[in-house]
Formats: sequence, structure tokens, C-alpha cells
Amino acid sequence: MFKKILIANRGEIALRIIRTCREMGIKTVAVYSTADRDSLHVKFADEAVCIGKPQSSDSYLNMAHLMAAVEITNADAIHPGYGFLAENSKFAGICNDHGIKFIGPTPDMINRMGDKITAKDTMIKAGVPVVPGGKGLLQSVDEAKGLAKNMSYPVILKATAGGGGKGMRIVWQEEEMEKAYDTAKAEAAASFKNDGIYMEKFVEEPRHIEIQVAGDQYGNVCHMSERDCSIQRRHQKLVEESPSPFMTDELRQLMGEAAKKAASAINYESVGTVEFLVDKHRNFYFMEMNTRIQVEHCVTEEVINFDLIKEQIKIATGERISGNDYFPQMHSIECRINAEDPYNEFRPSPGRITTLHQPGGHGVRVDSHAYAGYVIPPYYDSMIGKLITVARTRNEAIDTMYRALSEYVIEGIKTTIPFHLQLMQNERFRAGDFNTKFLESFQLK
Ligand code: MV4
Repeated sequence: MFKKILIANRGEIALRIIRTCREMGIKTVAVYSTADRDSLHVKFADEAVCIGKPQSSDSYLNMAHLMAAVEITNADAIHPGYGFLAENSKFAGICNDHGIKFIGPTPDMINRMGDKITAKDTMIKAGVPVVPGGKGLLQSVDEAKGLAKNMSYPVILKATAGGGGKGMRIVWQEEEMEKAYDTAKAEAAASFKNDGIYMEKFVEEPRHIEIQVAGDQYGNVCHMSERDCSIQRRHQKLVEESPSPFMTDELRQLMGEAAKKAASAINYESVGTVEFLVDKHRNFYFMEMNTRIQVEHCVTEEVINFDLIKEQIKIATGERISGNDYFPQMHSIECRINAEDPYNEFRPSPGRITTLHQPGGHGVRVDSHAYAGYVIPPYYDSMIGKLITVARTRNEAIDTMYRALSEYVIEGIKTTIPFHLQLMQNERFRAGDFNTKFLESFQLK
């Protein structure tokens, strides 16, 4: 087992990882930028090393600074959390070269899922359903027009180096193709230094349903059922839940097996997530695989009663997994508490938290690095915590969430709490009647 893990991250996920390490008897090293000097992850870790200036490129993304921190603290493994370097194959490779275990998959696995055309091709060969579309990169506008005519409009253009919605263009008719093609290519080049784009049939009003998986170093894989992440705004998830209100036992079986096939196809090692689009007829299509722990992993932990970070660390040490799948025993919902103003287009609202009271009680979990007096720096993402509830039924989990949100007091900054309070009372949300377009028509009162 590892003796000391360096956590290459900040905020609630750094704290989340420290907590599991404590339970496992593993020492922790926090790293922090000068803007995070007073952050909770710094106080709760056994050791802490400053790795640079506030800008992520000078600190949490700076591989040389991180490796120096590993060296001076004698850590034997790095946990990357999510975001920052979590899906950076170069960083995973550097860790390996220095004899430091990167707690996650190998660089090759990251690369095979990081390039979306490669990932899709791998899935087709493995027999995992993918959205119908063109084979490989588009070479010209004329090719794009021909393909789109064949599969019929609407279609969607995506960047092969993309993911998470960046650089996508929906094209409804041929007249729009030339402009969409050029802007998609230009955006891809600017965002990813790779202007490769490809085409898919546009699936209208889909749900975003993802399957948690785990694989070990010996080829065993299992799935841990689904999370519904359809409540998103501009590709930012706001609410996640497990199980999905749209799920059936049969669909879970099919999607679970498909997700395991996806993981097995790259001999996946670590915990990971296979994202699917699900249409109204319950057809499902592979979208992408996230080769990291995700923000919303907690709802899975609550419904299967299982510590995913502990599993991730155990797999990294070479432990075997049983290979048994996990099915939801409870219902869990997560609301992301962001320092944003929901009345003002979710504009970031950094600054000092003057008063803080966090909810508690039966069925309530708060994963947060916030405390009274904490100053939220403007340099990083605006999530200051996750409120997670668990109950036997979806209705009860929603009722508990409404009660817990009502107890939450955060003063000094604007937060997404008013948005969540209204969503929990929304009839369509309560009926489970939503898809990825739901928030476009949601009006905050
Ligand atoms: C799609 C799609 C419809 N059809 N692909 C958005 C994020 C990126 N991972 C892929 N995305 C989409 N791909 C086809 N062929 C619709 C989306 C999409 C979406 C997906 C999940 C959650 C929210 C979304 C919001 C808008 C569009």
C-alpha cells in the first residue's frame, strides 16, 4: 500500500481524497497556489507545499512544480482528482518515468479515449453502439454536405480533440453547412491546437446518462450502474442523480454491459465513466469515456454504499476487484453549490463567505471546502461544494434535498441555492420528465 499520496488538486475533491487516505492510514501531501494558502485542503493534509502563483498554469497545471513537490516530500503516488492534469497523458507518463504511481489509467488508455474519433472507432470494433455518422475526419465542406444529405439533417460537427461540448456545431440544413464547418474547425484549432472535426447524426432532446465502471490490472471489469446528468446549463452539470428516473432494469443491463465492453476494449485500469446519449425511444449511444474520478461520483457512492476513491487507490496498488456489478439500493441526488448568481446568467461571484451554516441530518452529505471567513478566489472554477441526499425513494431524496437546501446559509457571495430550491419544486423535475434541453426553458422566479 502507498505510504504517502500527493494530491495534485484543490478544493472539495482534494479534501475528499484526504478523507479516504486518512481512513486507509495513508499520509497526504497537499499542494497549493498562493491564492489557496488559507484553503481547507492545506489545513487538513499532513504536509503542504506551495507550488506557485494563482494562475493554474503556474501551479496546479505546472508539472515541474508538482514533481518538485513529490521529490521533496517523498510521496510514492499522485492522485490527480478531476480537471487540471487528471486526463493529461503526458503527466501520467512523467509520473511513471519517475517511479511515482499515477492513481488512474495508463497514458495509453488516456490517449485512446482522449481522441474522440479513435475512441469511437475502438467502440465500433468492440460492439458498443455509437451515434451514426461519418467515418473519421472530415476532409472538405463538400464531403460534409454529401454525408449530411445521406444521413439527413440535423447533424452535429464535433472536434476530435474536444469533449464536454466545446467546439460543437449543430447543422439543421445544407445552407448552414459551410459556415458551421469553418467555425467548428477554427474553434477546434484555437481550443485544442487540433482542427480535426467529424460528423454525427444529431440526436434531439437526449438524456445524458453515464455508467460508472471499474477495471483492475488483471482484466476484471465491473459496472456500478448509472447517473443521470441531464440537468445541465451550457455543458455545466448542475444536478446529478442515481438511479436515473428514465432507467429500466433492462436498459441498465444493456448499458452496463456496453460500458464494460468499452472499458475492456482498452483493458481499462482504475475507476472511470462511460457517457451515453439516450434518446426518447431508449436507444443509447456511446459519447465519450472519462478516464478520471468525476465530480458526481458521490451519488453512486451513496446508492451502492461504496467508497470509489478507496477503490481507485486499491486498484492502483494492484489489488483485484471482484468483478461483480453493483445495483442501486437507494436514490441519491447531488446539487452543485456554485459561487454564481443564478439571477444573472450564473455569473461567477467570488469573494468572502461571511456567514456559513451547512445542512446536516438524516440522509444529508456535504462535500465542501468552504468555511466561514473563506475567500473564494476568482482563478478557478466556482464550485464551492456539493450537497448530496440519499433516501429509499426519489421523492424522499428530493424532499430531503429541499429541506437541506432550506437550511443552507451562505452569506457574502451569491450561490446556486435559489436555483436548486426552485428546481426541487418543479413539477416536471419531480416527475422525472426532463432531458438535456430542460434548463433552456427553465425560468428562475
Ligand atoms: C451530441 C448531441 C446530440 N447528438 N451528439 C454535448 C457534450 C458532448 N460530450 C457531446 N454533446 C452532445 N452531443 C449527437 N450526435 C447532444 C449533445 C449535447 C449534450 C449532451 C449531453 C448533455 C448536455 C448536452 C447539451 C447539448 C448538447
